[in-house]
Amino acid sequence: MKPTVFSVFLFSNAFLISARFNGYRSKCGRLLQTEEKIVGGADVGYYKYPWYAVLRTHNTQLVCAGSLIGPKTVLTVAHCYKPWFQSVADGFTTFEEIYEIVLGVYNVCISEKTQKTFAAEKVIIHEKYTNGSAYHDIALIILNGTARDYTPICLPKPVQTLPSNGIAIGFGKESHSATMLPCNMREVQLKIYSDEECRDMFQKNNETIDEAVNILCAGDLQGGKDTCQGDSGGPFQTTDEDGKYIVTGLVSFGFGCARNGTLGIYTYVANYTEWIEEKIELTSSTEE
Ligand code: 4AZ
Repeated sequence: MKPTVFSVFLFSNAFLISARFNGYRSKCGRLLQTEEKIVGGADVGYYKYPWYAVLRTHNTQLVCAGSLIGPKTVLTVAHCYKPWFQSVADGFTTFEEIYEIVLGVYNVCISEKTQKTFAAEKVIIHEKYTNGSAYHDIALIILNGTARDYTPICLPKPVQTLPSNGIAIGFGKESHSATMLPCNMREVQLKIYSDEECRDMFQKNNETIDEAVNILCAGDLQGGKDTCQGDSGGPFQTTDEDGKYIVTGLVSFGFGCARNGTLGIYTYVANYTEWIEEKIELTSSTEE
C-alpha cells in the first residue's frame, strides 16, 4: 500500500505545482495594450493597468486603492482601514463592510463598460500593524467573486533586485493643496532611493525610522514628483527583465506631497511575500 500512497502524493503535488505555474497568476503583470506612454505626472491615456483596484466607501468617491494579485485577492495597505478601527472594535461595523472594490477603472468619475464592482468577503490586516503605526502597513482583501477577467500584477520574489526607477499610479491629489481628485488615472516615474538615503531623509525631516528594511523610499528629493492623498494602498510598480509589472511597493505615507527634500514611503512588498502566500493559502485552496 505504501508505495501507492506515496505515488499519489507525488502526483498530486506535481499537479499542484504545475497548476501554480500555468495558472492565473503566471499571466501576471502584462499591460492591456503594449502602447507605452511617456511618464512623469501624466494621464495614463487609456485603460492600461488592469490590476488597479479602487476602494471606495459606498456611494462616495475613491478613498484608497489596491492591486489585484490573485483571482480573488487584492493587496492594499492597513492604514486605509485606520479611520474605522474604533467603530469596528465597538461593533458598529466590520472591515468587510467599509469599502466596495472597483476593478477596470480608467475614468473614476464615470461608469465605464470595463468596470466591475465587488464586495469584500474577508479583510486581513497585518497582525503587527497597530493603529497609527508606520510599520507593517499591509492588508489583503478577499473578494466576494472571481476577478479572473482582470490581469493581476506580479508579486516580487522574497529577495528582489531593485531597478533605479518605478512607476506609481493612481487617482490621488495632483498637489498637496488640491481639493478635487482627478477623474483619469495618472502615473509618475519615481526614483528608488537606498536605505541610507531614506534614513537620511527621515532625519532631515526630524523623524526617526527603526524599521527601514520593511519600507522603500521613492520620489524625487528635488520635489515635484510624488504620490499624494488618495493614492494610498495603490502599487509602486517596477518591471522585470521580461517587462512584466511587479508590485514592489504600496503607497503608505509621506511628509506632505512632492516637497523638496522629502520622499514618499512605500511598504516594501518583497518582505511580505511569504505573509501574503500564507494568507492566500489559508483563505482558499482554489486561488491559483
Ligand atoms: C496620504 O495622505 C499620502 N507623498 C499618501 C502618500 C504620500 C503622502 C500622503 C506620499 O494618503
